[in-house]
Amino acid sequence: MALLPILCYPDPRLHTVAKPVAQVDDRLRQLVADMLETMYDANGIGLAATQVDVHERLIVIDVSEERDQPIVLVNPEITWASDDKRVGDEGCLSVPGIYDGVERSLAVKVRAQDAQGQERTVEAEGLLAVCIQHEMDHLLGKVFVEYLSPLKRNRIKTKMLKARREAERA
Ligand code: K1U
Ligand code: ZN
Repeated sequence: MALLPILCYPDPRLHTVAKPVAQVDDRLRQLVADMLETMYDANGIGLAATQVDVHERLIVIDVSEERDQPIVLVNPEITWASDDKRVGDEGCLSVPGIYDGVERSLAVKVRAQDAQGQERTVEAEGLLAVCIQHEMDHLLGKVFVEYLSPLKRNRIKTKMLKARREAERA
């Protein structure tokens, strides 16, 4: 297994639209294992392939307390989203240190394949539903800060670029 580098906002590669996974095979299972290791190492609850510069429709999630219930979604599609929505604080491993409110559906249903290529449906609410919607956005090239005002977004962009410059100097 390997830790993968996570792209940081405002890296333009985060705006790439992911293509469907063509085949669920050993290459994909290795990527799944590496993404899970990367997500756990970064203390995240989710990770989209886009964030590790792989532009295929693949998401890993684990919202369990014990960090022992990984969910793998290959070629996920949201088939239903509740009309009931709520604003909740979100974070993103590609925008470290930034948390802000985003409006999301309270519940969603997702159809996807698992790491064995089996079709499955996930019915989610609460943090899992929020995380699925956040990760699905990544596959469409959308980062959560794009829901914020242009003023907030520009401040975040400036802060991230400054942090990158300082890291490069160190
Ligand atoms: O996609 C990502 O960058 C992962 C992201 C997922 C996410 C967190 C919170 C709301 C929506 C989506 C994270 O894991 S951010 C860091 C984190 O561990 C966290 C933040 C808030 C609540 C729980 C965990
Ligand atoms: Zn994110």
